[in-house]
Amino acid sequence: MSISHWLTRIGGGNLIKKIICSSLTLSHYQATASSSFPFLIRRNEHKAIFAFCSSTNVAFFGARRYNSTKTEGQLLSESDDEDGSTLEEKQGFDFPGGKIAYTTKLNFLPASSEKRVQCYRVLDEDGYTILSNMSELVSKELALKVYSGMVTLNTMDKFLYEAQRQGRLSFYLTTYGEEAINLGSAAALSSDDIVLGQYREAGILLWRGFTVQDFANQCFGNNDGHGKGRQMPVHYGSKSLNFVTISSPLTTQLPQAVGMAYSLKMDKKDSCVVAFFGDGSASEGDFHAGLNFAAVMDAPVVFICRNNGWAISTPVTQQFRSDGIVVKGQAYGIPSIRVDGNDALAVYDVVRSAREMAINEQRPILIEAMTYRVSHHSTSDDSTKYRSVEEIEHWKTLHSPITRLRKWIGRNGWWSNKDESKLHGEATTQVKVAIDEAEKKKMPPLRDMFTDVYDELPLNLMEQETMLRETIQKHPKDFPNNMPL
Ligand SMILES: Cc1ncc(C[n+]2csc(CCOP(=O)(O)OP(=O)(O)O)c2C)c(N)n1
Ligand SMILES: [Mg+2]
Repeated sequence: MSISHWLTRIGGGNLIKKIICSSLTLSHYQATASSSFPFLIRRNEHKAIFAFCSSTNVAFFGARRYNSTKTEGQLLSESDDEDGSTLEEKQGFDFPGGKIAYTTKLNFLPASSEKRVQCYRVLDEDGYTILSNMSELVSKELALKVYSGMVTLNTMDKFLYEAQRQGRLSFYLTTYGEEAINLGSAAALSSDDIVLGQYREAGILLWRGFTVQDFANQCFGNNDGHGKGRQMPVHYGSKSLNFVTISSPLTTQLPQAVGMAYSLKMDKKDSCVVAFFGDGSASEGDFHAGLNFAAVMDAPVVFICRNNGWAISTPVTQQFRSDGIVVKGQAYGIPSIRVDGNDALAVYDVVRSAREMAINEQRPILIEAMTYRVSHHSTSDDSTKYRSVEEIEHWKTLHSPITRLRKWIGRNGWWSNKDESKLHGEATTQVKVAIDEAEKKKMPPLRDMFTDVYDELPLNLMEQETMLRETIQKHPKDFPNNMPL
């Protein structure tokens, strides 16, 4: 549609025509666009035109989107007196999206900044506080709950991993070394916040009240497991605890999280969405789509990347050339921070602030939590085939997030050796009992494999069920004998 055609259509021809004709060069105009009405507006006339167009929301929205006052501010503060450019050049040009200064220097942006983005931390390796007011921010009760959660998670991992090695479970995956990211962030969130995990975030569920028995039931795929055995072990979820069920395809959770966050925004809810993902997942297209979508839609979502150095056997050095993930957030226009993921207090502090910003400012935030995947990727992996045992031991012993927090609570006089052995004893008993119970429970009936998706079973699924039953009859030994038919 031509401009004059459009002007006639919206009935505002005279005013806007006058503005356009008052200048010969395009540089005095800021191009704006809405989905259906492209038009040109002289910058200084914005207010008049907003008032004029206010009857057309679409036009108002279009004009507002490209009126980048932020870019103007940046331009003023970043002006470089040394570059010999004229005042006119420095004032720059209103490209679509905002004003940009000109320069006569032919400079490419460097591939990375000279210094890597720093990492926020509160506790040093020996559990001494670097920030003196930390015990005011974290109460004894909270610190002990976080610590107990970390130990319980670690104990649960130990026994469920062993159960898989003994052939009692089909698969397992531990959170070794990432307990602080799990419990530190869980403690900083409200139970109304919706969490989408990748698969190494069982601690969030534990914090929210998913019992060790619930975990064991899911892993054994028994009749009490929330997924009725239809998912691999570790693919936990809980509607009542606002934890979306894990799905195996990496990074699908990110665009989904943004959509959920946008719906919270529309409903004016006082909560946010929190999406976890790994360094490897950030190489998926969904990562980029998710971050960009969140930034443009101002969705209240906190992205938490667990940068643990490995994506199965691929080290981060082969995964990306950028300074990790934190800079990618900034590239998408998202406030971003790097935190020591092995420091539970730092994680807690950062996630708490991120949550407040996401909700109060209605925008996405990105956190890159630096850590190390102490375990093999899963029970389907032997990581000593691609990394040294010394490297693993180094992280396991010197950088253990559990030991670090233990030292801090001990030094505060909040925790004794007696408390420590009591906690370990209780966690061990709880996990062992849960595993034994889960193993004894009935398996879900075969029928359940086909239910819960459609209200009425469609024809193709009926056919599949009949075929499956016929196959079981022909080859009964190939199917578990404890599955009710
Ligand atoms: C789309 C997709 N591609 C590949 C895989 C196979 N896969 C499962 S986990 C994984 C590594 C993910 O690494 P990262 O995101 O760093 O998480 P971490 O295991 O280190 O916690 C890969 C490649 C998958 N599940 N989905
Ligand atoms: Mg990883």
